[in-house]
Amino acid sequence: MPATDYAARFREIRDKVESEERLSLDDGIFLYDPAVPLQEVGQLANLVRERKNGNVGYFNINTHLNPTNVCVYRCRFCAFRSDLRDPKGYAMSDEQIVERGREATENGCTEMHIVGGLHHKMPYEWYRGIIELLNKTYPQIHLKAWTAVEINWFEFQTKKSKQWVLQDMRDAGLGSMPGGGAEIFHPEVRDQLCEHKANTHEWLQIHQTAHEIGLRTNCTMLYGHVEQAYHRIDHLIRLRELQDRTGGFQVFIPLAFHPENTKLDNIKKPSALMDLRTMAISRLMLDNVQHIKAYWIMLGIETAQTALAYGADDIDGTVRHELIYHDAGATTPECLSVDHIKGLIAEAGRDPVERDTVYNHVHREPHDFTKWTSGAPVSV
Ligand code: V47
Repeated sequence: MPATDYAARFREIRDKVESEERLSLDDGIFLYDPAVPLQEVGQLANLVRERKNGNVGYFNINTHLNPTNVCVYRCRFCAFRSDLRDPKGYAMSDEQIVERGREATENGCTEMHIVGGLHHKMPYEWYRGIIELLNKTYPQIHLKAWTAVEINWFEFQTKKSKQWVLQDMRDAGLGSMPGGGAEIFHPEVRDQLCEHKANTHEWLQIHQTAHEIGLRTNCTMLYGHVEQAYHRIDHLIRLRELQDRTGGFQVFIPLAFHPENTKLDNIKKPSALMDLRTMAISRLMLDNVQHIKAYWIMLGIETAQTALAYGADDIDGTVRHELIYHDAGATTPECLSVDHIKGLIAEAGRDPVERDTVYNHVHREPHDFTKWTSGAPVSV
């Protein structure tokens, strides 16, 4: 396409964004063309980011818990999983799990992000018991747990419906669901990455059911492996369509592929420019999702900070005990202090706001950092 045509086509898209008109599949694919200046895509995404979230840069104080890495599936992008008899395989005891809750409480965490493998030998009751135990022992901590892939496995284990499993988990103390397991929905790609696990229809149905019973959930996309721009935009549109029906997604997190120690280690990890373009295009396509998260663990601190000007309004949390990305070669620190994360957001020119998992403002007691209450949603 000649340069003048690019400029005209971009103007068309800019007009749409300015008048809050929805972008199409073709618009999204066009924005991925490297001939469209990243800076301009970023500026457009920033317009939407500021319209929706003002100058706020959200973070939370959280920890991760991966109760087991043993998994019946062998997703080609995963460096975390283990076979049942592999010496690397583990399953945590109740004591270890309670100890993690204690550590989280001492560090002022408002959230535990709990996901793991689908262990060949552990029954549904083990997974449910983790939620019940933590909720009974530390009721103030919000349990954001189990991807749709795990919920699908629980359906298989219990022979009960999605709705039954989700309600039963909620009765045990489940607060919301993270967005993992989405990968890339298009079967041309999904079948190459993880042909056996919950398919696209199942993933979307589980999130829809969660929304219908009043659970909020997150959504993700794993990019930078074997997919093309078309597959990414198709993925975003499928999420947007579900969100039109339910409104239950609170945040979208684009996840950059880390190839180390995976079956796809011949692939180079996406560049920072690709990360920023994907962040911006996600913000532009997902006009009905309130928040876009730049997960610093995966992007690296500098790119996550920059992403706050490319559509993102959240950089996730202080994080502790993250394994999925660190097993796949992430070189980011294990954990950031609260002052550090606030400083990073401020350095990017945004106002740091501590949120809870469902985006209410967190108020801490001035003389006891571990005591906190959730207020109203932040108004912008
Ligand atoms: O589903 C696994 C991805 C996801 C690799 O909801 C990998 O707030 C890159 O979903 N390289 C799990 N990605 C993590 C996740 C998440 C993270 C942060 C916040 C939230 C949230 C959710 O990580 C998996 C998969 O898509 N993943 N292995 C890898 N080697």
